[in-house]
Amino acid sequence: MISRRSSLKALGAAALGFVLSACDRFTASDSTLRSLGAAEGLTRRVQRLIGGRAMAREFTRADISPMFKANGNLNPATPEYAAHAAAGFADWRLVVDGLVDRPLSLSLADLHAAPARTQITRHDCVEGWSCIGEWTGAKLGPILQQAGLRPTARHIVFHCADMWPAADAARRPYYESLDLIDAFHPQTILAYQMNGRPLPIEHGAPLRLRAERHLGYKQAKYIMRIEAVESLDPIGGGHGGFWEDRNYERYAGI
Ligand SMILES: Nc1nc2c(c(=O)[nH]1)N[C@H]1C(S)=C(S)[C@@H](COP(=O)(O)O)O[C@H]1N2
Ligand SMILES: [Mo]
Repeated sequence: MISRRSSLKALGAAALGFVLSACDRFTASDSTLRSLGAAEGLTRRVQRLIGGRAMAREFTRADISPMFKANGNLNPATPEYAAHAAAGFADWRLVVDGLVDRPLSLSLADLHAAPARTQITRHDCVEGWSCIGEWTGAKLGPILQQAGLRPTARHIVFHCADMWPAADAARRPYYESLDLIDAFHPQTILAYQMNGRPLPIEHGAPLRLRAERHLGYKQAKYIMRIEAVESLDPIGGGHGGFWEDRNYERYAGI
């Protein structure tokens, strides 16, 4: 019969990758208590990660929509973006900064060389339409690890090249954000390809977010900069995204 203690030990070893000391009699030294405390914290984090790991449904190539609607801004139309697009994004760089030990400046070639994932998923816009497409891109998690995310970082912010609304005097840059569980989700990628071809301008060239467990407005297009922050309060209107801010403003006065 497997005792509760030994099965707990096996569980701990399997989940955490280390084994508690072999002695059955508990003689706790300070350092044992400290490492048990650390293990408990780790277990909590591992459980949150597992809980946050539910996968969005994936489809087959036969399911891909013949026409994928483009929505929101279809071209940032700033002189800077136009110059990048004219040069095929050869001089474009993705900046990764904020609460990281090693800020990065990545070319498209760097992103192509990073650990990648391809996924066929359904995009759902709150306006009431859905399309299925295939996305290929660099996994966000390894890039954040490469940058050396600091322990104080709690959210990842995506700063985009486009302003919204494009013709308004009070235009604001589009942005979005993810918490760390979603940032490290296996289906969270920085997509540079759509349906096997370089990302078209209307769909966010040269780089857009695919965070598949979220609605369309989370899928930030035209990403220029990724910033690790502790709090979303000072970013945009403080609600984690351009449309999140706007909904708040829209409903606040009612
Ligand atoms: N930078 C930026 N990202 C954006 C938007 C935008 O206007 N600007 N629109 C959002 C909305 S509401 C949707 S539905 C999708 C549309 O992506 P698509 O054009 O590839 O269909 O992008 C999202 N990401
Ligand atoms: Mo949308």
